[in-house]
Amino acid sequence: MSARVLTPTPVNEPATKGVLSDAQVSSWRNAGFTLVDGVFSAGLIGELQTDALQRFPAANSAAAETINDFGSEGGFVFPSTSMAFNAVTLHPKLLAAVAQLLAVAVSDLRLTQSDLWPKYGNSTTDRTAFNNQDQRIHVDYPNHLLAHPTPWHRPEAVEAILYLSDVDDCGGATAVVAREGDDDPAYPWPIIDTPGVGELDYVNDKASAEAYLQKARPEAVALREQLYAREQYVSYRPGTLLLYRHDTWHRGTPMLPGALRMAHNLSFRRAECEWISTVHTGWAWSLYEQQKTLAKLIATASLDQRAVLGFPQPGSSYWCDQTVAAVHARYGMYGMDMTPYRSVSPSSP
Ligand SMILES: O=C(O)CCC(=O)C(=O)O
Ligand SMILES: [Fe+2]
Repeated sequence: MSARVLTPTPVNEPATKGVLSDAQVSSWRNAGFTLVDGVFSAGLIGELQTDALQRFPAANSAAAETINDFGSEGGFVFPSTSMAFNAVTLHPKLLAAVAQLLAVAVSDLRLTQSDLWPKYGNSTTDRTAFNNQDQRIHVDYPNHLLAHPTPWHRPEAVEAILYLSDVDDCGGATAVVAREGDDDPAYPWPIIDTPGVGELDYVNDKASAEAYLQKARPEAVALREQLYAREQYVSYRPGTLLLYRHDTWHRGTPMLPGALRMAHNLSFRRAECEWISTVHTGWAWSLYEQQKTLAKLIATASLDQRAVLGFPQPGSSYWCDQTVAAVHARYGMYGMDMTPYRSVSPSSP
C-alpha cells in the first residue's frame, strides 16, 4: 500500500485505558489527525446509513447534480428525528475520545457541529470557484472561529468526519497533511495563506483557488505546492472516523463518477472557548417540534451528554429548589430524574 494512503487503526477494546490508544492521541496532538475504526457499532452505523439514504437524492439523479457544496443545508443536523443520528452525535465513546484528545472531562466539552451530508461524483464539468469536488487545501478555522486557533500545543477543539461509505466505491478520500514538528515549514504561524482569511476571497475549488492565490498572494505559492506534495489520503469504510483539528491542512478530493459518499461532520470545543461558534441553530430552537425529540433526549441523556449541549450541570448556580421543580415540570413526563441536581443544589438540606 502506498505511503500516501492512511489506513485506520482500531480503538482500544476494552477502553479501560481510554478509547484511543497512546499512538492515536499522539498522532492527533502532533500530526494533527488520527484515523480510527471501532468507535461505533456496525449496527448503529447501519441504522444511520439507512436514515441518511432516505433523505438524500439518489446518485446520478437530477437533484444530485445540483449538490456541490458542504453540508445538508440544515436538512440533517443535530437534533434530528433520526435517533441513530443523535446517538452518534452524543455517543459516549466518541465523547470520551474527544475528551481524551483535549485532556479535559467530557462535561467540559460543547457540541458545535453535527451535520450529515452527501457528496456526489457529478458529471458536471462546470467547476465554479465554489464547487467542493476537488477542494483547495485549507484549514477549517476561518468559518468556525471568531478569532484564530491557539498555538499548536494548546488545542481547544476537535473536528471529526465519520464516513458512512466505502472509499473503493466512492473515491473522494479526504487528503490531510501531517504536521512534522514545531519547525515544519508547511505549518507556518499565523495561518493566513488560505482563501477566505484576511482580505483574501473565499474560493473552494482547487484550480480556481490556486490561480487566484498566484495573483493575490504569490508569496504563498511555495507553501501551497508543498502542502499538495505532502498530502496523504484517508482510506475509509463505513464507521471510519477521522479526528482532526481546525488548524490541520486538509481537503476533499474528487469522487468517482456517479458515486454517493455520505459523511457526518462533528465538532466539539472546550466549554470556555466561546470564540468557537456553534455552526447550527441553537439546540433549544427545535423544542417546539411536535415529536418532542430533543425533550425526550434531554430527559434520558446522561449528565455528560446534557453538559455537551450546555445544559446546567449539578452544582451550577442555576440550580435551586425552584429550578429543580420547574425543570421537572417541563421534562418529568419523559422520565427526567432530577436527583443529581437536587442533591447538590445549594438550598438542599
Ligand atoms: O469532503 C471532504 O472529504 C472534506 C471536506 C472539507 O474539508 C470541507 O468541506 O471543509
Ligand atoms: Fe475542511
